Amino acid sequence: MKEDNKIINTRAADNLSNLKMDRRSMLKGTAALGLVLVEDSLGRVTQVARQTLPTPITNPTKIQGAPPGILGTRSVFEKPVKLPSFTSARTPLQDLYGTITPADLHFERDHAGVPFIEPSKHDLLIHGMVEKPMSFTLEDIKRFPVFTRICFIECSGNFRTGKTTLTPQEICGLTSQSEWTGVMLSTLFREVGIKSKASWFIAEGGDAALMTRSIPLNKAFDDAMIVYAQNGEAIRPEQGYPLRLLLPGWEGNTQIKWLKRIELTDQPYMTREETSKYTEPIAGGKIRQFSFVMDARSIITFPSYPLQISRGWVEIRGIAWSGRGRIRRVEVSVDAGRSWQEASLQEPILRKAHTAFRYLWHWNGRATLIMSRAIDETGYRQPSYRELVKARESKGGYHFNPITVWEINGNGEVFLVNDR
Ligand SMILES: Nc1nc2c(c(=O)[nH]1)N[C@H]1C(S)=C(S)[C@@H](COP(=O)(O)O)O[C@H]1N2
Ligand SMILES: [Mo]
Repeated sequence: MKEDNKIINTRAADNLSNLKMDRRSMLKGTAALGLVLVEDSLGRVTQVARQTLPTPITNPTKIQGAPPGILGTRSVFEKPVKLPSFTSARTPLQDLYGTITPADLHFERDHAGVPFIEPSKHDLLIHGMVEKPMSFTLEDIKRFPVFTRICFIECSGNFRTGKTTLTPQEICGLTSQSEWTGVMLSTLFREVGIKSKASWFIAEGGDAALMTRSIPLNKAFDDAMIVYAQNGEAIRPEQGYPLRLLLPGWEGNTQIKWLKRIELTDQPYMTREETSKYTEPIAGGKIRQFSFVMDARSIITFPSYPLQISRGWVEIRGIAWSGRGRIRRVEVSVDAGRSWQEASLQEPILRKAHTAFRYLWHWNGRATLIMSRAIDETGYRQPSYRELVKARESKGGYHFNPITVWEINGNGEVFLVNDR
């Protein structure tokens, strides 16, 4: 918590939980059972800790525990956090279990900060090459048939290297997965009636960046959604509250948050986000534009830097994903890439979704390199860093999805291997 955060309410929140038990007996041996609400410098109120470390720690079977509260909290012993910078915050992939990212740990990339939007004042305008331009309130949108799916969102700039001391969060923490709920974009497009000459739509956000992207119309009739909920609750402000464009499998940048306008056109608009940014070099001095789909990728999240393993059985674990569909196979090498073994995939193996994999390995105590590579249902295989550098004639850039290689040294310490 930053220093300018102020604790605004502990007592009132206690009242909210409507306690009916003898508080004195509960407080005995427990420093604080109250709900603590904290307001940060931006006026955002969060609950930081309902459960705090009891002093002294007593036998929990001998003393009344904390009463139910208005919100759940994490155990004080669990401290997964995002890694924020000025314009993004990364998901701690190495601290997560399964494949759903807790909403408060979803990565974040904001080009002009997170806007404060009142849902009652937020409309979605759909106009341009349509029979009937329409403006939809949030209420209107929620009346259409509801649809739910699980998929990842990944920033196309999701790659870091250059140091041996990088964690999965630092290497590729700009990918997260949620269960999203909303309406199919095609449903809204049928409502307004798309003119036959329309072939693109332009999506614009209601933040100070007025983030705008041109999207081929086909995507709307494939699987594009307008979502208002994430993991069972209203979508978070950081993820686009109250409305976001969801384009499963496509680069994060196209999935406009705080969506307020869609214009049907017969050509892309060539916005800043599709000319000066979000293009990448390919061989022959050429630049690729409108590279929407995220290629297959995987990373071993355990073991990873800064862990140290000991000799014996180690279950190698990680996640794999592809913007083109399902993960078909994940292969793991524990001998520096000389041989590859098939990892087990955890069901469900969903399209365009993070998929957990594991591989049981007996570490004999000798230094080695371990790595994983994803193969998706199209047959695409995740490339090595060297293969990618050769193909792109560049050592980074957007859509850079190389195999992550971990060195295990003779002491069992794990470090990132660069340039391999
Ligand atoms: N309106 C708006 N939409 C936006 C952005 C933005 O800054 N403004 N950032 C984009 C980028 S670059 C990415 S990677 C994703 C990030 O989504 P998240 O913050 O929910 O993880 O949102 C995209 N949509
Ligand atoms: Mo992004």
